Amino acid sequence: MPARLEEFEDVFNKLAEDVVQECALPCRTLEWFRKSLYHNTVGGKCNRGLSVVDTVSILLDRPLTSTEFFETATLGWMVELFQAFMLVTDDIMDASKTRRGKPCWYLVKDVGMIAINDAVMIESCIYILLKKHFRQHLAYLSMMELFHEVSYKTEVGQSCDLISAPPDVNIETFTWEQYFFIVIHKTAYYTFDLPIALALMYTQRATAHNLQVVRDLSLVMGEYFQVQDDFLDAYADPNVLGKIGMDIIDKKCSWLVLQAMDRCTPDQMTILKENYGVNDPKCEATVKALYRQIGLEKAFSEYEETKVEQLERMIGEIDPAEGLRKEVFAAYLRKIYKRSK
Ligand code: GPP
Ligand code: MG
Ligand code: MG
Ligand code: MG
Repeated sequence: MPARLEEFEDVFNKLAEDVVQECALPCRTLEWFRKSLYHNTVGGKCNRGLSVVDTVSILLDRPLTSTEFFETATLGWMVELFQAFMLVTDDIMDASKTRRGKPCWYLVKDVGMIAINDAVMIESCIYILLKKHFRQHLAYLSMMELFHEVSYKTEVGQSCDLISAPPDVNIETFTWEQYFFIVIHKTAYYTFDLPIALALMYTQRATAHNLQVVRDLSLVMGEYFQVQDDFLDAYADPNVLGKIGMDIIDKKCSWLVLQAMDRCTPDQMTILKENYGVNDPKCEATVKALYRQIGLEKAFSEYEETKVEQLERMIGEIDPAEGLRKEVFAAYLRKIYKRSK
């Protein structure tokens, strides 16, 4: 049985107190930090965090004891803190307006660029919790190294995402090779590889073989997940998605614009080039209308079916000899297939 979000969220209250009490903060700082932690970490779907708990239960093939639940939820919240750290800074860099149905943290009254320091404080929480709860665990060092490795990979992906389109660069320079590099780095490692590898480490099943299988599958699943994110950026209702898409205005090297360029006529290309990456709602609406004309909704559902078939094939080939199970990925795939947010 998958872990319930409410039970998982209960663990956060305890962990938040661990970290705010870590040093004797002056009263106002303590209240500020607590507000930032709750605003930025809680309120999402927690797919990544819950997947640590669910993966451990699948690997052990039984319900977790209360200690195991607490420990795996702690690892899960460390992944959610990682995500919160990334999102607070990503929203500043992408000039986003809302996140999880609330204003982005940097837009909250009196916050502004203090959000940058709040984000790195949230990152520090990962290592405070790791030390407090896993210092004695055999995989302590491996877990710490994994967080460091995945941080760097995600930051490299973010860098490539951000510098791919300076104002003077033509969108025709975007390539699929560049796209796949960006999505694998900025999303796949931390969304799939990190939580599942942590579960392997927790259960002492992190053999070189298992880690490699998890990585290979995570990169394919991560590509699919970020393509969904790019699709939803233009097609989802922001009230459902919880965020207002910025990719067209931000001139992102997105799956939709690459697909559009592959499929458009020379006249449509001229319209795309004139309207993509312009901070004007009319230009954004013109690009969205063009996407509909070109039929990108259909292109996306074809992509989705092909990718899911590939993933199911890869999952089917998982060899359980070293304690990895097909259901780990099958369960994660069920959670994200045809997601609307
Ligand atoms: C998703 O990009 C990738 C991230 C949130 C990782 C950010 C990495 C940093 C080092 C800050 P996105 O901008 O498409 O996400 P969203 O659509 O949620 O804003
Ligand atoms: Mg963003
Ligand atoms: Mg971004
Ligand atoms: Mg996005």
